[in-house]
Amino acid sequence: MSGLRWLTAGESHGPELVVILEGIPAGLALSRERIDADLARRQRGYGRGGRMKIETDRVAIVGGVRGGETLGGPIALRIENKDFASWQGRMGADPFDAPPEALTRPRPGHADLAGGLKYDRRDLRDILERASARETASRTAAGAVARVLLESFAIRVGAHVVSIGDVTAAEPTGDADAFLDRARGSEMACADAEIEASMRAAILAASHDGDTLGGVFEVIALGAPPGLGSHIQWDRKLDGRLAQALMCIPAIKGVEIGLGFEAARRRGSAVHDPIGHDPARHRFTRPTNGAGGLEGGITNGMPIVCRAAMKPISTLRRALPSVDLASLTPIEAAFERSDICAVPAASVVGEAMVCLTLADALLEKIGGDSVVEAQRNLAGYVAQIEARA
Ligand code: EPS
Repeated sequence: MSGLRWLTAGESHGPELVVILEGIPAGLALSRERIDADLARRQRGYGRGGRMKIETDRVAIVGGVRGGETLGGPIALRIENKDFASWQGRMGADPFDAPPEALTRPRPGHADLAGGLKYDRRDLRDILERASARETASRTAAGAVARVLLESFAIRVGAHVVSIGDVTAAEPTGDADAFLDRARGSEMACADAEIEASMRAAILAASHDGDTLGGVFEVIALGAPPGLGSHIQWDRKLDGRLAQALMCIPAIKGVEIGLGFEAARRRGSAVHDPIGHDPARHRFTRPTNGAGGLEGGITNGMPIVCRAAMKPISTLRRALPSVDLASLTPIEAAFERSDICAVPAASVVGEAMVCLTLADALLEKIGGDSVVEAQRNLAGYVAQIEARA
C-alpha cells in the first residue's frame, strides 16, 4: 500500500475547504503556523484578483494532532472561505428560497462546458465552484504537512518562477539553498530582482489589455536519498508520479523532468550524467544533472528538478466568443473577476504536490508508524548504501 493518501472537498464559494491526509507517522511536531505560512505564500503574487483581498487563509487542524504532535491517525484540516458570507442564498447545502441566476456562458479553456455536459448541469456554477483553483488551498495545506515530514528527514522542497509570458529568468546558479531562499523571499517566487520587475511589467501590460498570462515554474527537491520510486512497474515510477502530481494542478499543460524536452534535441553524450565516485564521502557523484535526479523512475541522490507550464488563466475581462447554453446563441464568455497571472501561486501548489508525492515515496521506501522508527529505518538504509560505496 502506498505511504500517504489524501482527499480534498469543498467549493470555491462554499463555507469551507476540507482535506484529510492519512499516513503521516506519529510523533511529528506540527503547528498551525507552519501550514499557514504556505497558505499565505499561495495567496501572493503580482496580478492576483480581488478574491485574495477578501481571504486570509488560515488552517484549523481538527483531527490527527494532539498537543502539537501527530498521532498517526488521519489529519483533518479545514480552511474557511470568508467570501461565503457574500454568497448566502446562492451557495451552501440547504435548498434555496429562490433559484439563483444560472451561469450559462461557458469560458473557453475552463471546465465549464465539458463539465456541464458531463454532469448534466444547466447552471455552470455547479462545475466552476469545484474546478476553481481555490481548491489548491487545501492541497497546499496537506502539502505543508508533508513538507514538515520531509524536513524531519533533511529533505527540502522549494520552487521558483522560470518565466511569465515571454520573460524568462536565468538558470539557477550557485548554492541551491541560497537560490531557493531568494525565490522564497520574492513576491513573484523569482530569485532575480531585475527579471521580477520585467515579469510585473508583462502582467501589467496584459491587464491593460483585459488579458491574462501564464508561465513556467520549477520545483526543486534537495536531500532526497537514492532509491525512492521504482523501475519495476509503471505506476511505481516516481517520474510518472511527479508528472501526474504537477499536471493535475489547474491550468498546467506541460511537465518536464531534468532536461525534459531539451533532451530530445541533444545527442546522448550531451544528455546523460557521467558517474563518478567519492571514496571519502562513500558516494557516487555526478558532474551534471540532466536527469533531474531520476533515472529509471528512481531517485539517484541528485536534486530532483521538475518544471510545469501553466497556460494563461481562462477567465478574461475581454471575454472570448462563447455560446449561451440557454438560448444556444453566440455570446461573450462569463466574467466576474479573475487573476491576471497566478504562476507564483501555482509554484507554491507545485511545491505542495511534490512534497506529497515525495513523502508518499519516502514512507513507501522506509515504512514506520512513528517518526522515530522511520528515521531509524532511513539511517539503516543509508548506511547500507554507503557500505557499498
Ligand atoms: C482562487 C480563487 C478564485 C479565483 C481563482 C483562484 O476566486 P474567485 O472565483 O472568487 O475570484 O480567484 O480561480 C481561478 C483562477 C479559476 O479560474 O477558477 C484561489 O483561491 O486561488
